[in-house]
Amino acid sequence: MRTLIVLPTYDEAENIVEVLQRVREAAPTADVLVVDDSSPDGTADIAKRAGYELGQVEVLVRPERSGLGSAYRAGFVEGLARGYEVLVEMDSDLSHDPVSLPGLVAAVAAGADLAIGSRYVCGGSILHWPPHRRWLSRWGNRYAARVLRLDLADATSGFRAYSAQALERLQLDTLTAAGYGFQIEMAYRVDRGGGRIVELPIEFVDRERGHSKMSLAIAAEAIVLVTWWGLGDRLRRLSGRC
Ligand SMILES: Nc1nc2c(ncn2[C@@H]2O[C@H](COP(=O)(O)OP(=O)(O)O)[C@@H](O)[C@H]2O)c(=O)[nH]1
Ligand SMILES: [Mg+2]
Repeated sequence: MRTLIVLPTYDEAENIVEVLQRVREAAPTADVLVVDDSSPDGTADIAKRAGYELGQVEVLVRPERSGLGSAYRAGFVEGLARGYEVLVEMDSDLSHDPVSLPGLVAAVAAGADLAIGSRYVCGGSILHWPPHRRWLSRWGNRYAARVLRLDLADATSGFRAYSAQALERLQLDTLTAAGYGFQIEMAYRVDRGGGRIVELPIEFVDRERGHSKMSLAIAAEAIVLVTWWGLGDRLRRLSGRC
């Protein structure tokens, strides 16, 4: 199936070359779109040079830092316009091992609307993450699953593959989360639209180079949005609309 791997980058100069090389090894026929928000460390130019050598890599440079969710939306809009059948999300810091790519794409080819690389299903794991990140991720996931009635172990994972039909159905221009709440919002929309979601185990490894862009403001945005969506669901149920 025609596959596009979207790689959002902000200051990933130390990682992007190895990411692109390993993606090419693991998924030789897939195309790659790097979405860079004018990283001050020159990630875009490094990605362009590496992409020129590897082939099938394009770099979309946006004028300013606009958040992970917004970067993925831009990548998906481009990918859908170009007729890709599977669209993949993956971090550009080597936390997500490209060896899992074929499995995620195969799950979509077999009929899933969304295949999530999950740290919290049997066989999944996290290496080297500090305790506060583990705690935030685990409890963030439990909170989102409960409030939104999602039967998912890892709705916040950023390593996943979508079918083009699923993305078209969920109307990307109506998404609201700018940061990491985006992952939850996408899973929630696919689920509410009756889409089929599968979770496959992955090993997540904390980045060794560069630094995380996760912040308190980004975590707070996700918690506020999840609560807001959950309240909306309850009100709709109470008023008998669903
Ligand atoms: N284009 C773009 N990429 C971003 C932005 N924020 C984070 N990223 C990228 O999104 C991915 C995940 O971010 P990261 O900082 O590793 O988050 P963490 O793994 O949750 O600590 C990495 O590839 C980042 O470079 C942003 O505002 N714009
Ligand atoms: Mg990371």
